[in-house]
Amino acid sequence: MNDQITTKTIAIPWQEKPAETTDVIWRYSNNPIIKRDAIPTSNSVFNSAVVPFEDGYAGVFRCDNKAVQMDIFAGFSKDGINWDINHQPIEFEAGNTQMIDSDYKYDPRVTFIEDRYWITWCNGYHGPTIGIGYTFDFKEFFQCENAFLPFNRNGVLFPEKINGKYAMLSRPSDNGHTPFGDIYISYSPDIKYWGEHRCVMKASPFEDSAWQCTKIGAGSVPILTDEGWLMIYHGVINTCNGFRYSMGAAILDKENPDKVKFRTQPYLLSPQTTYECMGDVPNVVFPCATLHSIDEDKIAIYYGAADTVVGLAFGHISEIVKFTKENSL
Ligand code: BMA
Repeated sequence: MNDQITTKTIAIPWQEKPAETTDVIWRYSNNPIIKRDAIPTSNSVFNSAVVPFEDGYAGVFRCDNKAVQMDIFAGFSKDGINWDINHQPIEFEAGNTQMIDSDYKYDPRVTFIEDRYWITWCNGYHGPTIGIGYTFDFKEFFQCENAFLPFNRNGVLFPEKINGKYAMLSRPSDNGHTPFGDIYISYSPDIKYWGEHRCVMKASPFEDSAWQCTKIGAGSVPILTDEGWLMIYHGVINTCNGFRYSMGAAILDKENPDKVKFRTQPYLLSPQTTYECMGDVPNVVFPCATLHSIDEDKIAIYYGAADTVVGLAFGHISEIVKFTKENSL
């Protein structure tokens, strides 16, 4: 197996597809890239988000500490593989509101829009809802109004305005380990006030595609392709051993992303390796970010594994799009 990471000026992390692989995405051979004890206080580092930043990459990492308090931490990397994560959690100043209450923060996503990096996360405010903040430099952070009422999770912003408005995917939920969940889209003129809520995609019928029959949630920031918005998402089946989280892809209409054009019937990646099947919550792959290059036709998908560590998987965008079209529900 080729262990070399190709480097160019801010080339995305990459490893060629192993000859024996027939799947459209494949795991990095040195997974997990971030271990559970990446910082001295961490019990686990998992569902986390990365973006290109300056001459390398920056990220926002979910680190649960040894009291299992959930918070988000900034981190930096030159190559997207080796990360230095700050030992202190992000401290937010007031952004577009003074009300920045937060009992906990987890499962961040990061989206660059126009002039700044927007961070969305699951924010504890009388239960889980979608927190939003921004930074220009990953040093100072500003927290805005929560996007929605509790209960909601998996808020993911589109990287550009759609029809003149900010757009966000989310997954209304309950206060616990939610046994249901569909993906909605909401729009905002200013990031503060959200409305025009539309259903995008529901959990699938058991008999059609059981890996995503209990609940689904948006994963990484949607990527604009010739076919529409490519969205990597997670799907869950409730088994006799509890929830099992896998990863799939959907293509949403460019102008009206509440229209699903295609959606994978088979999963793209399911928990199969030791670090995905063993950990604090076994059998979880949970995508939260990608680094990608449309020109080079490459994508690197960052995902939490077993709620314990961070894994990385690679693919060719054109192959994922083709696979999604040819194997659509
Ligand atoms: C979800 C969230 C995720 C977690 C997943 C599996 O409800 O809490 O953070 O990865 O469950 O435990």
